[in-house]
Amino acid sequence: GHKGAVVWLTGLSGSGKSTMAVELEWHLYRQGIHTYLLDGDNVRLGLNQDLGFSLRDREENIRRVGHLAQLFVDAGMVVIVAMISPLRKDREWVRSLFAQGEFIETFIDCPLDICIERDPKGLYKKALAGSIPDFTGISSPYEHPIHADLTIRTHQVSISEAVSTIETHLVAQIIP
Ligand code: GGZ
Repeated sequence: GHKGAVVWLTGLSGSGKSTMAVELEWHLYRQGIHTYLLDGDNVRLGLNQDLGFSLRDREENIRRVGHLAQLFVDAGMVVIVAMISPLRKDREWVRSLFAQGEFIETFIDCPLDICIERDPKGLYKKALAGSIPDFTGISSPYEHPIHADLTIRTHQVSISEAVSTIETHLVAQIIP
């Protein structure tokens, strides 16, 4: 058996959070670790469909997902969360819900210009043209973590290297 924990992936749109989350979940699953993936994108289709992208709505988005993650951790699961979660104060608040070591803040660090270049959904193009208001990195802030537990430079390391970095840290935490 193993304990529960949260791997909280924070970073810009297009930084690679969702890709990282899916790969990580697959690798953990193969080791018999019970995981649950909460992706901001997805949660916004259901539970959080009433929320937009003002800083206030993002705070509420994070608050709800934080509590949801807490329920899964109580049930002994490893929860992988992929959300921009742009403000330090909101991330610090989520951390406060968990015991020491249970919350693994993982900065998916990819420079804005590379995210703009990748632009997988064409959202930066629209945001730069002014047609998406409050877009993170363009017209809404992203505060880089100062005390992240892990930093993954997705433009410099391979997915498998990144997965094993997270896995090593996580396994030390959840397997006594
Ligand atoms: C940022 C936006 C916006 C605005 C739509 N700003 O890369 P994606 O497309 O697939 O994922 C992003 C997602 C961000 O939702 P989160 O719940 O992770 O954000 S937060 O934690 O800040 O609440 C992006 C899309 O939604 N998207 N409009 N204005 N991202």
